[in-house]
Amino acid sequence: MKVGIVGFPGSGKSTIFNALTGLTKQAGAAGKARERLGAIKVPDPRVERLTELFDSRKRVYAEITFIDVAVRPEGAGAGGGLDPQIIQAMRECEALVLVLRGFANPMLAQPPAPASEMVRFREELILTDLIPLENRRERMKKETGRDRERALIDRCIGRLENGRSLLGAEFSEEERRLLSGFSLLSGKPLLCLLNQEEGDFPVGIPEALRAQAEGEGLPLMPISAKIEMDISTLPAEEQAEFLADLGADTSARDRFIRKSYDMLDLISFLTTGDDESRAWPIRRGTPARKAAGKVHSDIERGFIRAEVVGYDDLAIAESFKQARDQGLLRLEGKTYVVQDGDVINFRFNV
Ligand SMILES: Nc1nc2c(ncn2[C@@H]2O[C@H](COP(=O)(O)OP(=O)(O)O)[C@@H](O)[C@H]2O)c(=O)[nH]1
Ligand SMILES: [Mg+2]
Repeated sequence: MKVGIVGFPGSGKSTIFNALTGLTKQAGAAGKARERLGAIKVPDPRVERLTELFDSRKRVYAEITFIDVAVRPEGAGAGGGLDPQIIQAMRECEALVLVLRGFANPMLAQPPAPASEMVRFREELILTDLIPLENRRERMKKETGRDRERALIDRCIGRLENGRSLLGAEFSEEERRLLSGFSLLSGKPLLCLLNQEEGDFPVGIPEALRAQAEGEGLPLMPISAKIEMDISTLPAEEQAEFLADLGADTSARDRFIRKSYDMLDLISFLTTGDDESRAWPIRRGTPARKAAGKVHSDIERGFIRAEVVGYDDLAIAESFKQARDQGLLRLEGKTYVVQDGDVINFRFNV
């Protein structure tokens, strides 16, 4: 799962990336377009408990990979469009996190203007998406047939020309397939992070920004990159104290991961045994057989059935045997829709 942290220079992307991934290089480096990759393990106490219960040799958390993508200043808003390297990096992401500068950056003359950064960024995505769609429409003029694709492209272009992103547009399965080749950016889930002055955090989202995010249907989360950086370097026990002093119950890292999960409509199912206890991220609504394919393609192919017990039930029963004896273990077929926290043992045959 790849999520891009994007935004204008000096908004705090690298600082946030470092705080979230625990990496420390390169904060403050000016305007580098090249991406850096870092993985976050999704904290999950269920994995820890299962590791204890089943005495697993390994524990493996779900992971989200973040990339740090700088939008060049000359790229955005100046009519020049986004840099092709940046566009490519964003195309490869399943979701985008837009960092908005809400603090006074001494390196930049302009005061913070997060609401207008949000508008500019969305406009850039819209302009970027129009190019391949218009090219396609032009080429299709010489062809006949393909009426459905033609209508779809007209509909997308019309929407974008009205200044509306593709996020929230309704598409059928077939339409999604037709559009997938364009790797459009404005349809990707987008989380806005307002990077605030330490003193403003965690209150004080400007009303104009809040209204605008709401109007566009975008989730908005306040963060102070500076505080998060400081927190991420503290030992675990002190982190909790620090947060309590701030009046926050969890770190931005945890809230952020939860938001990303939400935004991507992700849940985790679990597997456990001597070898490992592990969380697997999947899209909500995934059937059992497809979920099995996350573990191994052989298990998907040879799928027979899934033995499923909810995590809470298993934590009380403390073993599969007792869960079975207590009638808590269910046998499910390939179309069963996997739920968050399902502990699954796949039966398969290759
Ligand atoms: N006061 C303050 N400074 C910050 C904050 N976040 C980042 N900075 C500073 O702003 C500058 C730019 O940050 P950086 O993460 O490199 O921005 P990027 O260009 O978006 O990657 C650096 O000097 C950071 O130390 C913040 O929350 N508060
Ligand atoms: Mg940077």
